[in-house]
Amino acid sequence: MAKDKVPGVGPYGGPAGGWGALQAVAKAIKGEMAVSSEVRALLRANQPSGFDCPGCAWPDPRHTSSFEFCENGAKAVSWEATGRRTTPAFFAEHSVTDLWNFSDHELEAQGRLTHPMAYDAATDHFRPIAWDEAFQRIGQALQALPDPDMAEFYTSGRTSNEAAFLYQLFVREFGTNNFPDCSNMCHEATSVGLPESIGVGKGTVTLEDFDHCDAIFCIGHNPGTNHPRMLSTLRNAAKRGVPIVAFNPLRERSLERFASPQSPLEMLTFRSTKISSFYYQLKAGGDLAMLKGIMKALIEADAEDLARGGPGLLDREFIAEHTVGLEALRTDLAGLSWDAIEAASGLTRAQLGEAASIYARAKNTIICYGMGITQHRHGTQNVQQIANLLLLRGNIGRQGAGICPLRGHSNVQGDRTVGITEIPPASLLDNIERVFGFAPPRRKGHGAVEAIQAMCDGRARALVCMGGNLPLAMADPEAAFAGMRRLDLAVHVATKLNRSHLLTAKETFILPCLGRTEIDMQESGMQSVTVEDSMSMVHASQGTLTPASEHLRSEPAIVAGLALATLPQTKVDWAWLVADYERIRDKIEAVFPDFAGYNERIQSPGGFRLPIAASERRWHTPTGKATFLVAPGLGEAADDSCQDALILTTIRSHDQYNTTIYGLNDRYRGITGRRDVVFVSAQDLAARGLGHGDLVDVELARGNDRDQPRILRGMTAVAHDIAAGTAAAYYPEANGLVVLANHDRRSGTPSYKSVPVRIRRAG
Ligand SMILES: Nc1nc2c(c(=O)[nH]1)N[C@H]1C(S)=C(S)[C@@H](COP(=O)(O)OP(=O)(O)OC[C@H]3O[C@@H](n4cnc5c(=O)[nH]c(N)nc54)[C@H](O)[C@@H]3O)O[C@H]1N2
Ligand SMILES: Nc1nc2c(c(=O)[nH]1)N[C@H]1C(S)=C(S)[C@@H](COP(=O)(O)OP(=O)(O)OC[C@H]3O[C@@H](n4cnc5c(=O)[nH]c(N)nc54)[C@H](O)[C@@H]3O)O[C@H]1N2
Ligand SMILES: [Mo]
Repeated sequence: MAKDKVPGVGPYGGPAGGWGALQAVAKAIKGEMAVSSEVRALLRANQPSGFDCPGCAWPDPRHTSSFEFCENGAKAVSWEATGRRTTPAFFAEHSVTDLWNFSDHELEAQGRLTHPMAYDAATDHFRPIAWDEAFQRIGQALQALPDPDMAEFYTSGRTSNEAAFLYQLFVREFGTNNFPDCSNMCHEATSVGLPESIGVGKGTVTLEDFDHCDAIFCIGHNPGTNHPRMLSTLRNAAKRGVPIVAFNPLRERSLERFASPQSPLEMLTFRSTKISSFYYQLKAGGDLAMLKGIMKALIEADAEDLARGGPGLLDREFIAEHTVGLEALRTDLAGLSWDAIEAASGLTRAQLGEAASIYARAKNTIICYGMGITQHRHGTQNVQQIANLLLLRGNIGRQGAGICPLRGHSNVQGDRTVGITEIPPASLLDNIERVFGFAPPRRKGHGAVEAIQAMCDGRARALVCMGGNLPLAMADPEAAFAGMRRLDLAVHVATKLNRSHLLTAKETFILPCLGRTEIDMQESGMQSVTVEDSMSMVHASQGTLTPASEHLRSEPAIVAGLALATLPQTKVDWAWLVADYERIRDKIEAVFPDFAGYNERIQSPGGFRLPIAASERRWHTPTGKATFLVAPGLGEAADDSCQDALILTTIRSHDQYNTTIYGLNDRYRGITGRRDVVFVSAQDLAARGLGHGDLVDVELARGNDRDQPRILRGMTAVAHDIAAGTAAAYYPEANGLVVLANHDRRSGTPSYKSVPVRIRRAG
């Protein structure tokens, strides 16, 4: 079982960050960035005068100036600021059939798109088209639809507030609320779950709260890869002696040890800071059971403390004044056996009791969570149980305490805030009507799963994508591919070529846009856009690089072009708005009162925080109080336990950004030059007569909507430090195993992180 016998698989001994990160950045910059002014631009990322890092949504620790070193931020920037170009000559050389055989990495690696392109079915090539002609043809195709609800308007989360606001305005004036977006595959469980619990679908903490907390729980997120700037925050907390408690089926290096590239001492002495004090390797899908186990242990210990004459472990004053529903939660927890909790969570009663006691001892606790919580059939319930746990000790709406969902794309939260939602609140629609003088549709629209279903069964005839790679990111890509090929119209606003663009409809257009790193010049001069981070801070971002091509347009300008061509009777002065983005922000402010003083307030370094009522203990829930919510059962791990099946979770490598594959390494997990691996515990391999390095097939154990077997063939099994009963493979390669029907009924989030599979020798 010598690990070094398998090509590209070996142990990684170092900490997260450290010299490895510095080398990786140097390589990214050398390989992708051509000119030195561009490198300088990189160093201005997250400065008030520069652009917001397109990497992740973690706030800038200093809110002011210095560039916070971050390997994966540097990769994101250099990938966008590459010197390579995907030109009309390239499209002339390669037919779409030919391009389909490129790998996903190769498609994007061609570089930035330079010209608007239209698909020509006769030759099977994309050919350049003038902007105006593209807009006219798209406008005609949209107008030709018998019903505006037959079009789907997707948004990926890099889009700025200004572009997203104009986009939703265009789409609503056109007449639909069909807004599938990347949030539907990401933090929708948060957007749906938290409003019922605490009255707001966002996190309640600020960065400063991390300086005042006494414990941090990290559930189902991988900061070293996906939120690298968070490592500095965790490191500072660890240095203060704050226990950091991780719940993750994989032992992720960055949650164990981190060497800060900004600390000369740690770099020179090869020292690192231990991050987690406690690491619980629960089963994938075991979170509901884990959270209930901790609450059950806490409530039992509370009763014992009271019996001994102590004050108890719950915040009784807070519960009485601010909450409802505790009795029902108590009944639910009392009805669960420890045996069932242990089996479903993969953790022992002693471990859960230990976690409960860390929680009980801390005055202030912050719970951070990511996709390990949301991407499950019980994602919404998982989120609500986290809220329950926090409410038991009054850990919401107090300094140093709160809930911290780690958002994905750098402006996914902002896009939602400014109206990208298939379930628009009446206040939004009323305000649009008041400010713009047209009556927006009131019907609920489609989220991502519904949009794919509508494309597959012919109810949707057109798809417009503001960025992203929807069919690749989705569960069941083959179904999405077939659905997209049946469309009348496909439009992609994008920076780089990806597979979704090759799923051609009757008419297909690729519209190349400016990236966030680039100078955006409009009639009134150079423009800034704004974005909202994970902690509801809104700040300005201004590109500094020369655009990749003179033919690029900004996303707001493209939306305006589409709107003018599609809506001859429009009530909106699109050209006037796009001439000066301050005007767009004034309109955002008119529709969303929380943005009062928008243009002025983004002038201050770090921007401003949108009001989060729950942070001030005001509860905009149906009950008017923070609400304990009961979720029956113990979740996926309990439901999915078909005999000899493992629960497969799909994860990101260190060298990818969602469907963008930068490279084939996953340094911290010891993988080099490949992605065709499935991580399994040595014990689960042995139980199947398999060993480290064996070639295996991974088959969906319980497809519930199809007869065709679903098998990922020719994977290499890697014995890994992962919870028993759990397997892990990379997204998006494993998406074929995720059935579209297997999603959270409440939020529509696909169950990417609990797929029951059987693993056997490749045959
Ligand atoms: N460099 C880089 N940065 C990114 C991204 C990227 O792809 N690359 N993507 C961005 C986006 S859109 C998002 S949403 C975020 C994603 O950020 P994360 O939420 O960190 O993303 P994942 O890699 O999907 O997985 C999270 C972690 O959950 C663990 N896990 C898997 N299943 C379970 C489970 O059932 N329970 C628990 N408790 N843990 C589990 C995995 O082992 C992994 O460590 O990152 C954003 N930032
Ligand atoms: N199995 C599995 N599937 C998953 C997940 C998982 O964990 N497991 N995670 C899910 C999650 S959390 C998410 S958020 C989705 C991601 O889904 P998406 O957001 O749809 O996918 P991305 O890969 O981020 O999109 C990449 C493309 O965006 C375009 N792009 C990049 N920058 C810009 C820009 O500034 N403007 C425009 N217009 N386009 C730009 C480029 O053309 C690039 O090819 O995937 C989901 N799918
Ligand atoms: Mo995401």
